[in-house]
Amino acid sequence: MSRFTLPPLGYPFDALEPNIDERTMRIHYLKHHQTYINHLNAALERHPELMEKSLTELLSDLRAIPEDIRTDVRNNGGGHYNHSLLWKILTPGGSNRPVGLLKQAIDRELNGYDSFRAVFSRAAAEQFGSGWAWLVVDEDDRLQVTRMANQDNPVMVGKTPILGIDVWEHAYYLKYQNRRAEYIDHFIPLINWDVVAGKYEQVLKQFS
Ligand code: MN3
Repeated sequence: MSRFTLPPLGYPFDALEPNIDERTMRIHYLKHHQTYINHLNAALERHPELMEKSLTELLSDLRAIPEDIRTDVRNNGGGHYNHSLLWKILTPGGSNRPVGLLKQAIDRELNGYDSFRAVFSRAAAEQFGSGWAWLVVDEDDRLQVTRMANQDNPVMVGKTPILGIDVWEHAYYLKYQNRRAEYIDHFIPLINWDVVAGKYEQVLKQFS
């Protein structure tokens, strides 16, 4: 039996049209995400003692992963974690602005939504090559915008991601080609701030 499986997308492939096209969604979810899962499972099969661990446990202590599968777990475990989060924080409806405690924190710690949006967009645009821009909760429960290469994930450096944008070309190339900034502008209105705010409150509870 496979350890990790593809989580439900939660909406139809064309639900994010026109901002994210149906064909990109199908390939991204069915092919890219599934492949990360397949490769992660294949790596773990070589070390069944790791089967008990959650994905977060695996990624938050990569040094504890046997060296022969460490890079596979990093890349493919990261890929599985990142895409599972990505599908959840996108929506065809939902709140299109931060709400609740998260809104207060963005106002307090990131100078408000407009400033957050500018900083997050810049991080996504400036990530050289493949990677992600993130909104994370750091070790001191403070919000931070950050970016990481490839499928690396903030849990690898002790932070908890509550929002991420995939800037690998496979996430936007069919529709936007080299116009990454345009993709970013069309991604942001799809963010489900209800879900992101829920994640933020979960993190606060976890560490309080
Ligand atoms: Mn991707």
